Amino acid sequence: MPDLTKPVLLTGASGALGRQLTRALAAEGFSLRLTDILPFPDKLPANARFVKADLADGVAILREAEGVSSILHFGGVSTDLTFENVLGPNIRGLYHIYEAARREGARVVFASSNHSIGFHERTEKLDHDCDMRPDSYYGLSKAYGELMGRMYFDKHGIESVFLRIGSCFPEPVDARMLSTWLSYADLCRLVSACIRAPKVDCSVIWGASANSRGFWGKDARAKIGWQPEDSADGFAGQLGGKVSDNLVTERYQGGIYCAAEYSRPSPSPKDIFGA
Ligand code: 15L
Repeated sequence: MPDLTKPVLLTGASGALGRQLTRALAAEGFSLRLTDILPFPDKLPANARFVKADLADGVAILREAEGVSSILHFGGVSTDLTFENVLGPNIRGLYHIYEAARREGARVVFASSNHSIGFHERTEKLDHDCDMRPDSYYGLSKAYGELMGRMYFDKHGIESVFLRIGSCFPEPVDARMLSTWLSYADLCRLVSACIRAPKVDCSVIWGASANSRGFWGKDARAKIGWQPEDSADGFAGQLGGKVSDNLVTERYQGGIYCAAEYSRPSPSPKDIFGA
């Protein structure tokens, strides 16, 4: 059972999602410790403090995590970069997060991504126990992150929620996002539920709004006590035809991340759109 009087640590606080979470969680009354390698661009809420910290600095992470109930890990690389660029922040940095969580007995809410399963085809409906099929070094780091959390749960009882976030933006902008969109409001309610839930064990949640075209099915949302309230469906008229001309992008759930540096023979239109 988390002690909700303790502070919550948020990494990646200066990023787009971190800023939304800061505003929403501070308004809910949580005491927030914020970190990022970049300065925090907004006015700091009264119940938040910000410390500039690099995920590479394990001592700084331990210091910021002292006495927290949960670590919301939204820091690190959040797009398709090279192996060398991903390695430090997303693998070594994550290790620092889990070591801090272990020392504090804190829960981790990990911003995983749909790119950990991106090479599943769009025609598939996936449950939380599907195979990992990373589509990039970035997606691979998220898959590894979930496995690291699993190891810390099995070995040390450190609880985690892995949020396999789809596309969290102000609005969906193309046909794929009619399936993958997560509204900012649904994200904030989800993270709040993850902090408050009495027990989460080691759970996966698909981070998408209630999109009728969604790719994803069963997960642990009942245990967390969360249901999305928004939906991309209202954008179908304007975005339904907004597809790319890349057949790899259109075939797989991870979209453009799958197509980047793809070197197998390209699929045919029949593979994607049927006969
Ligand atoms: C992600 O994981 C990225 O952080 C974000 O920039 C988008 O690319 C998103 O996935 C997506 O798949 O739309």
